[in-house]
Amino acid sequence: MFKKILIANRGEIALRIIRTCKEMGIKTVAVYSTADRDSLHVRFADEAVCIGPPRSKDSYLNMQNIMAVAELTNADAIHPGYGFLAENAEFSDLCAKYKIKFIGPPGNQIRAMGDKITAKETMIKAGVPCIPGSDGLVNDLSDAKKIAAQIGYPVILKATAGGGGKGMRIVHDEGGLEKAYNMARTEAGAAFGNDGVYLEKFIVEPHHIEIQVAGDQYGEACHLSERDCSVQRRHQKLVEEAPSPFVDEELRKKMGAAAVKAVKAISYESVGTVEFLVDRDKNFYFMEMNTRIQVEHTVTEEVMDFDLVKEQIMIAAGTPISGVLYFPEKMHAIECRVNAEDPLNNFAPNPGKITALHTPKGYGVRVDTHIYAGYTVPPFYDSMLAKVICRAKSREECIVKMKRAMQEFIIEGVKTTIPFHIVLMDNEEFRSGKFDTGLLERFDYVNAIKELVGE
Ligand code: MV4
Repeated sequence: MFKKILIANRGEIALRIIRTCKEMGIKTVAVYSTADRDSLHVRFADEAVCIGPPRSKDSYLNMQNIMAVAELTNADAIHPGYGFLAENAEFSDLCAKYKIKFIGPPGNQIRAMGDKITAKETMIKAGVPCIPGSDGLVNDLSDAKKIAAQIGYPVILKATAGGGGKGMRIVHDEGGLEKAYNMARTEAGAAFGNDGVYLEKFIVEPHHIEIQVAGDQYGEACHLSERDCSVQRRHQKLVEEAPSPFVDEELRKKMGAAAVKAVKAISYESVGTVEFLVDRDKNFYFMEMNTRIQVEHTVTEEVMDFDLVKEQIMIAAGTPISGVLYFPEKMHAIECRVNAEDPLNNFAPNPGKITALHTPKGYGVRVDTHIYAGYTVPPFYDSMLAKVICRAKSREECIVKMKRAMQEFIIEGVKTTIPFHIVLMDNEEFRSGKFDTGLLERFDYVNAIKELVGE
């Protein structure tokens, strides 16, 4: 097992990793930017080293500095968390070169899923269902017209270097294709330095359902059931839950088996997530694979009663996965992301000093957070302050508990998404469990929040 792990991240995930390391008897090294001097990950790690100025590219994305700290402190592994360098194939390879274990997959496995056309081709070969569309890149406009006519409108153009919604264009008819095609290429070129786009049938109001997976260094793989992430706004997830109210036992089995096929197809060795779109008829299609531990891994931990970060570290150290291919979940869990954002102003970021804090507590309530009273939320990084995860025997009880927890959560000094979560827990469509990714376009949460706060 590793003796010392460098954590190349900040915020709640850095704390999450430090906690598991402590329980495993592994020493920890924190790295931090000058903006994070007063952060808890700096305090709780055994050692902490400043790696640069506030901007991410000068600190948390500075591979050379981070490698130098790892060498200097004699760390034998690096945990990248999520975001920053977590899905950077070059960094994973750099770690291998310096004989420091990257706690995640090797570079080639990150690359296999990083380019979306390559990923899709690999999945089709492996027998994982994919959305009908172009066979690889769209060559030019006439190519796009031909393929769109074949599969039928509406269609969607996506950047092969993209993911997470960036550089996508929905096209409803042939008249709209030329403009969308040119915009998608320009946007992709500017954002990713790669203007390659591909085309797919557009699935109307899909469910976003993802399967937690794990693969070990010996080719064994398993899935740990699903998370429903359909409550999203502009591709930002706000709420995740498990099990999905939309997934029945038959679909769960089929999606789990497909996710395991995906993992085995690339000999994936770490924990990861296979994302699927599911249409209203319960047809499911591979969308992308995330080769990292995700923000919402906690929901799976709560329903499965299983430390996923520990499993990830053990896999990296060469331990075979437990060999259990399916753990039936007994509990229901919901996670709400509390961000320093104003839901009454298009979720605009609202950094600043937290003047007072009370976090929710009690039976079935978990709060993963790095904030404290007196902490200043810096403007340089993402705005997530805390994850509240509630667990109960049924979805109904879980929603009641989450509403109670959110009402108990006091954060003063910055505007947060807490009021949004309170009104969501009362929303009929959410409560019914019959919702898809279009929920927040239909829910007038602005008025509901105004009513709640008495405006
Ligand atoms: C789609 C789609 C419909 N049809 N692809 C959004 C994020 C990126 N990973 C892919 N996304 C979508 N791809 C086809 N062929 C709809 C979305 C989509 C979406 C997906 C999951 C969750 C929320 C979403 C919101 C809008 C669009």
